[in-house]
Amino acid sequence: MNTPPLATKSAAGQPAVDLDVAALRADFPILGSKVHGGLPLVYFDNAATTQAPRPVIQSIVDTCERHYANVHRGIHTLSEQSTELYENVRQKIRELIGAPAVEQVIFTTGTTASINLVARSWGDANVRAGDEILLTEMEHHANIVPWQQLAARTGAVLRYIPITDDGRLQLETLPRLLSLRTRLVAFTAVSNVLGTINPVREIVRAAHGAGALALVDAAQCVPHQSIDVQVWDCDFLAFSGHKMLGPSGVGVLYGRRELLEAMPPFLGGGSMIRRVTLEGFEPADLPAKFEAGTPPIVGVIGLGVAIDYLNRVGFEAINRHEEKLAVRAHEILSSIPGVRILGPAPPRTAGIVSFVLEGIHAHDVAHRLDRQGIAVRAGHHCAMPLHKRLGVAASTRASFYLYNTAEEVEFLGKAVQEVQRFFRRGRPHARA
Ligand code: C6P
Repeated sequence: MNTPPLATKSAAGQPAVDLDVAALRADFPILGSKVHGGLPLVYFDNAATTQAPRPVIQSIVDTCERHYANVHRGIHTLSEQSTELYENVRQKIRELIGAPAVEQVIFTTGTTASINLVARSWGDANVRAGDEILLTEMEHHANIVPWQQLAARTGAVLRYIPITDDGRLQLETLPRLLSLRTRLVAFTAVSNVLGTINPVREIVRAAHGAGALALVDAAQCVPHQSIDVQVWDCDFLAFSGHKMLGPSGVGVLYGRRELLEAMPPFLGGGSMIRRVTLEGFEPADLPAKFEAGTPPIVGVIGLGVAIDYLNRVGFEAINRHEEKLAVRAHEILSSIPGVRILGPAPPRTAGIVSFVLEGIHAHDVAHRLDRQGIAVRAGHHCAMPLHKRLGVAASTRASFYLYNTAEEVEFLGKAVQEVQRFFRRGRPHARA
């Protein structure tokens, strides 16, 4: 199994801020792909999903070839091995996010499932007609729709923290928006469209000051920066493994222990019970209470290897590298006439840059970029209300990760200009 080359060391022996990206890239077989008859792949769709390094791929193979069995059920050797590998990952995640105990780390299938779990379990048990849930205008649908569904079931009211035209939360509205009726403030730590990094601690403090709980959607945050749920003091935190070099189908919900203990189980079935009779059931203790059915065993074990990989590279180095790429992407794109960038200018933004090309639909932009080998996302990025607020139907998004290079960002600038030239030449059927 490869040991990644990681950040270069400084003279003082501390990890330096520059990543050895060329060496890192050798760990990601897919990055060597050629598309459209020989063009090198430039993968800028990392906010949607990230690629897996060899150790993660190898762990999937190893688990299937040597350790695969159902977890928490068997008395036999393979089941004990898979259970141990699976539970070790819970401990890694506890350390990664600074959770006080492994019982507070619940495996789900992704951020979406984690937020839905809270809305169904905590929400149905605690939210009443007239209660308020405070969200923001920059949320992903995964942190809007479950609350709309809860509001429809209970008669609760949703409110939204507005954003500025350049994509920052208007936090000065918090005192007006928070009230004794507010039960929960649910917000993203990092916008998947704008790259805005929100001041999590400040918002959690305001929520608690009003007697509300705070849920952090950390899907775009945990993969890129080191966090601590105890420093943030949040009540719930949700994220996905597939955005941090891990396999898809695995996510995490962290919760404050007393809340999780008081919450009723959401899904019923195997594993989540202590006892079942024909008359009823008694739920298991945490975390099993919220993990009904056979979990994504191979995926969880792979996520553990992804976390080891990221830890070895170092979150500080990753974060700085992405920030540099974002700064350069902003410089290049904002210098091109006809490009509108959505979101605040870096520094202190995530490695996500969404933009609109005047007169060209985002799908056509993405298609023409793809023809040059660049993979970006186009559309509303599961944030339709945010796009409506910004007055655009769709945007094109480039999102970076540790394996992206400055040269790739330079190439994006040239490729965007080529897209503009292509459409100026009057060939509108690019999607055909
Ligand atoms: N955003 C994107 O391209 P899941 O799909 O459950 O792993 O994650 C949902 C989710 C929740 N919150 C935020 C802030 C997100 O960015 C995402 C996933 C991807 O932007 C896929 S839609």
